[in-house]
Amino acid sequence: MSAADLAHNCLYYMSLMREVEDRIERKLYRQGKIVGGVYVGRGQEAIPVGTALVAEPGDVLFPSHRDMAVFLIRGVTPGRILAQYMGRAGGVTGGRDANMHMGDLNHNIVSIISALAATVPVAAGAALALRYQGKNGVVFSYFGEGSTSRGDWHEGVNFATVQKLPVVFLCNNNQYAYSTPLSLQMACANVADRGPAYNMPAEIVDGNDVLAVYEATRRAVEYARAGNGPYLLECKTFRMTGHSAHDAAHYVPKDLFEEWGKLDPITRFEARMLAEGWGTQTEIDELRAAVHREVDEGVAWAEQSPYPDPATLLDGVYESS
Ligand SMILES: Cc1ncc(C[n+]2csc(CCOP(=O)(O)OP(=O)(O)O)c2C)c(N)n1
Ligand SMILES: [Mg+2]
Repeated sequence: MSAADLAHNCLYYMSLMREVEDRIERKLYRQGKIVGGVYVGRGQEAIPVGTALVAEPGDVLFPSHRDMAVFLIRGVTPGRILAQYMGRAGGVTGGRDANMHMGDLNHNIVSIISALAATVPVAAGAALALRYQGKNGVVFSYFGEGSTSRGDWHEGVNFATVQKLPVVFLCNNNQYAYSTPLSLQMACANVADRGPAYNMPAEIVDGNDVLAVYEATRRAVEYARAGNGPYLLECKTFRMTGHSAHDAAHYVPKDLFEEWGKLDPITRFEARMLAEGWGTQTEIDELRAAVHREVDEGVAWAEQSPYPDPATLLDGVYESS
């Protein structure tokens, strides 16, 4: 892929994620059309985009609740995601859940579950399964910095390192876990500091620079795919919203929002594209308009999708033979 094509993809998926989430949080939620909770990754889009663009089709991804672009990049349409939030039959879970608790094994995305870090040992298990099956896939395990203080995280990481499993552990360090700042929930300055305790390479990257995330992910994935074991990548960023749509984040000092707002991954990358000659202002404007249209169509598709038929309630609960 040429540098210009890669840049275009990066901008397209970051903008698409921003637009779908803005529509959910700032419009549909306020119109009462969203059934469940709303957690967005505003300001963090470079992380799911820069990582998931590296994944091969046979890789298995375990996104967390601020990683919507993982779904978009793997081919889950905005319409299905919007229908998910509206509790419709066309949603990823067919109306059984109504926020980011979704996965799609057709796209090798394992569902998010609410208990934080509970999927980390599962990700290690998926990597072990890939090894038993003789496949050379890599598992992408996503989580926030707060989740790295849970026991499940340590058990999963320990198992993966002892077994030298092909897992890339991807931390979005947005500096808050709900209202708890990093310094109140762990004694290390960085999540990457946890790597050496497990004899695991760990790297810190600017999580608001999509190409830096992309390059670091390539290094991590190459290391894991070659059979060296897991790799920890800490992407430093900032949560540019409350924890969820109902939280105004009064506990976050205002100057932090101002400071990090200047590092917005999308506006920053647009400037880089122009400076590097990867695109023109007209192309950027067209991309933005196309994203807007695509999300309009997604909302229309989701709104015409019915609520699930109660007769299907038990579908997918029990395995039928
Ligand atoms: C075991 C567990 N404890 C608490 C919660 C409630 N909860 C959901 S998200 C969240 C904050 C998580 O912080 P972090 O891991 O840093 O991820 P972020 O939301 O910042 O992306 C909390 C406390 C939960 N879902 N699971
Ligand atoms: Mg956090």
